[in-house]
Amino acid sequence: MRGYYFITGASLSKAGDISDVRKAVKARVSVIQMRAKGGDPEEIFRKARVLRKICRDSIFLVNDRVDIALSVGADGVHLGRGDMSLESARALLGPGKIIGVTVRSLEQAVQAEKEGADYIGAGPVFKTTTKTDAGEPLGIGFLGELKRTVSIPIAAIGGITPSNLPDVVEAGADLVCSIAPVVTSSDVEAEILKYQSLFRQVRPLRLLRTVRD
Ligand code: TZP
Ligand code: MG
Repeated sequence: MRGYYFITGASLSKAGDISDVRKAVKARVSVIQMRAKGGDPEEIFRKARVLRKICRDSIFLVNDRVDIALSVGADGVHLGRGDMSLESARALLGPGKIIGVTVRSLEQAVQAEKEGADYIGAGPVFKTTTKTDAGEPLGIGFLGELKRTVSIPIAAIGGITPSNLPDVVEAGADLVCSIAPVVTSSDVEAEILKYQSLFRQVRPLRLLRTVRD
């Protein structure tokens, strides 16, 4: 799991989640998450079913809702701090599904890895207004510490833009999420392609440094 990770942002989106996800698929994004906050559960379920079909060749994850993930045949879930425990989600989903867990400390990261998380999400890395209860920014240094502490993939989120993406990837992010700059763009596909291309440019630098050290 590496590269740009698309997460829907319905309340900010110009064209809507379905159009945005179609664009993400066109840009060959490999991990796509439906993040639906509040609203009618039936509508969330129906949208998830449509998005699952659109994401035929991508990993499709559902935020928070293990029940909806199961009912639409999603590839897994992303769980925040207030969501179902990793243990319960794993019991429901089985060993074959992907479970990502949000962490805000090294201790939480170690525990998530030990309990079988497939990746961890760390954020907000920078200040963001997209998630109002996101808490204080963790900073780039925290990503580096995470990278040295766990070996599962790290998804960085919160305030990430094309200009700070190289630092985020250099610090150790395997996956990079950016919601507002992408879904508010008038050309979602072009914006995603920009992130993907920047991501690819940083990787060789990191590898070179690893070989040198
Ligand atoms: N979790 C931590 S920050 C955040 C989430 C879901 C929102 C990120 O949004 P943006 O627009 O990429 O800053
Ligand atoms: Mg959540």
